[in-house]
Amino acid sequence: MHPIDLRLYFIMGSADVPAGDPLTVLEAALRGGVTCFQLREKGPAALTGLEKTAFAESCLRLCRAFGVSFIVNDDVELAVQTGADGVHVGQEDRPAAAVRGLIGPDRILGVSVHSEDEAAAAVAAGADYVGMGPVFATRSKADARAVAGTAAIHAAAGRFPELPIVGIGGITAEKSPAVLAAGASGVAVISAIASAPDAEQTAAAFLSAMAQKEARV
Ligand code: 3NM
Repeated sequence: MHPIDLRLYFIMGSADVPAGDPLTVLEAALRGGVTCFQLREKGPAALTGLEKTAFAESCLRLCRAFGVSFIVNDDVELAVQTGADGVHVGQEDRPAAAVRGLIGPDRILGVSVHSEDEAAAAVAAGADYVGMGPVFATRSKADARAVAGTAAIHAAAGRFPELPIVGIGGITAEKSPAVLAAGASGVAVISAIASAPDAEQTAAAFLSAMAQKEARV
C-alpha cells in the first residue's frame, strides 16, 4: 500500500463549492496543508462522464504537485483510469472485498463504517483505513446516520489498535482535537474547509489545533 497520511483528510465534490471554483478551493486547501484528498462527486448536480473524468484529472494533478494522496469515492473505474492512489466506499456501495479485488493490493482502500462490527468486516475485506461517523451533526450527507459522537471511534480504536480510523461529520478545527483524543488518526472534513472564506487558513487552523493537542499530551 502507498503510505497515506490521514491527519487532515479533505473531501470535496463540485457540489460542495456551489458559488466558487472547486479547483481553486482544492489548491488553497493543499497550500494550507491537507494531507489527503478524496474526490466525492455526489448529488443531483454531480459531474458525470467526460466532465467528471477531466475534473478528476485536474484534482489528481494538483494533489501530485503537493505530494498528497488522491482517493476517489466509489467510482472504481475512474480511480483505475486516472491512476488514483485509492478508492473509498460506503456500506451502500460495491462491497469492499470486491473493490479490493478490482484495485489490487497496492492501491489504498478506505471504507465508511458506523460500528465495531462494520469496522471488523472492513478489516476482513482488506481495508487500509476506515472512516467513522457522523461524529457531529452534518449537512453534507443527505443520508447520514444518527450522530455517534466520539464513542464509536473510541470503541473501534480499542478493538483494532492497528487500524487507522478517521472521524467524519461536522468536524471543525476546534472540535478536531477531541476526535484525535478518542483514538482517530485524523479527521475527514468537507464543509468546514470547502465552505470556508479562506480554505488555506482554515486547513492550517485544523493542523495547528491538532498539533497543540498533541503537545499537551
Ligand atoms: N460521510 P462535513 S458524514 C461524507 O458519517 C460523509 O459516514 C459521513 O461532511 C459518515 O465535514 C459525511 O461537511 C459528511 O460534515 C461530512
